[in-house]
Amino acid sequence: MNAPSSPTEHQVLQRQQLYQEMSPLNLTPLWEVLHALVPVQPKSPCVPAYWNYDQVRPFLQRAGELISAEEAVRRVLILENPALRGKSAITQSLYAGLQLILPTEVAPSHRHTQSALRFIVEGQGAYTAVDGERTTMRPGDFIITPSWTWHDHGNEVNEPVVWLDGLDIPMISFLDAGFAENGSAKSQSVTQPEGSSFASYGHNMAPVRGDAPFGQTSPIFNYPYEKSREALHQMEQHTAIDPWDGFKLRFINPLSGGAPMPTIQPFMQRLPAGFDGKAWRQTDGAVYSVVEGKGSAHVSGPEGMVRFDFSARDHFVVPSWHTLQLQSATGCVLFSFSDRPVHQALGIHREERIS
Ligand code: GTQ
Repeated sequence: MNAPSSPTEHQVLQRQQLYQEMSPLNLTPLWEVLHALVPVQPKSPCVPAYWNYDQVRPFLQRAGELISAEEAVRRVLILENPALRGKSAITQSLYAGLQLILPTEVAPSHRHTQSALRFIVEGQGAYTAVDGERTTMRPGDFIITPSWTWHDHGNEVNEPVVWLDGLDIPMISFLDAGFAENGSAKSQSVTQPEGSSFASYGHNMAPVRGDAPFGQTSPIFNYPYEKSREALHQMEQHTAIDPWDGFKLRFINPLSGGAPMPTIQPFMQRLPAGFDGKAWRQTDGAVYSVVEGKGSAHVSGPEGMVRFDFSARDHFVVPSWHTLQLQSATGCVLFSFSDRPVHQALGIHREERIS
C-alpha cells in the first residue's frame, strides 16, 4: 500500500479551520489522536519509583506528633507516583500509602466501596476490625478489608504499628463508583471471636452451607505471614526454581481459587541467596513491599533503566509493561500487589518473559 501523500499547506490551513469551527460543538477529529488512543503497546504515564523506609519513617513519626489518628481519620502518607503527583495514585489504577497507628489510638469506623489490603510493615499487636471481627496485626501479614464493610483500626499495645495500605481508589474514581459512610460508633463492637474467618476458611475446606460472606472477596480476613512464609519455604524445598520469579505464590480466595479481591491480586515471593533473575514484563503495574532481606530491582521502560537497591520495609513500584529483573545476593522475601484481576476479567492480561 502506498503511503498517502502529505497534505498541501492549503489543506492544512483548511483542516485547522474545520477543527476550530467544530470545537464549540465539542467535536474533535479522531485522526489527530488515533495513534495515542490506540497505542502499539502500553505507554504508561507512570514511572518506576522507590521509597527507602529509613527516609520515610521520620516523616511518619513527625506526622504522628502533629495529628492524631482520630483527627486524621486515617494517618497515612500516600506513596505517589512521581509522574502522577497530586493524584493520590501509585499507578493509574492503584493507591498505596503507609499508615501509622500509635499506642491507645483508634482510627474510627467507616466503610467505602473501595477495597483495601493491609500489609504489615513494622510493629505488632495493633488490630483492625471488619464487620465485627478483629485481627491482630503482625509483620508480613496480609489483611483484607472488603468493599463496603465497616472497618476501624486500633492500637492497644505499647509500640507504633505501620502498615502498607493498597486500595483500588483510582479505579473506583475512574468508574465514578465511590460511596462512603462514617460509623456511628468510633470502634465497632466485636461480635466474632478472633480467628473465626480463618477457622472456617483457612484450612483448604469451607463450610458446607452458607454463601460467600463477602461476595467476590475472600472470606479470609488475615493471611498470616507465618503461613505464607512456611508455604514459600515448602515450595523451595519441593519445587524447581522459576528463573524469572524465584519462588512466587499468589494469594487466593479459597472459595473461587481466584484473586482474594475483585480488583487486586497480592503475591509473596522468595528469592534465594544468589538469585539473578531473568527479565519480564506484564500489563499489570505492581507495587512491592520488601518483607525480609536485601536485593535489587532493575526496571526499564521508555524513560530508561533504573536500579533500586532495596532492603526490608522499602517499597517500589513497577509500572505497566516495564521490564523487571530481580536479584538478591543474600536472599529476600517480597510482597507485591497488582490490578491483574481486572486485566484478566477483561481478557487483556499480557505477560512477556524475556530469556
Ligand atoms: O484504612 O480505611 O490509606 O479509607 C486510604 C483510605 C486507608 C482505611 C487509606 C482509607 C483507608
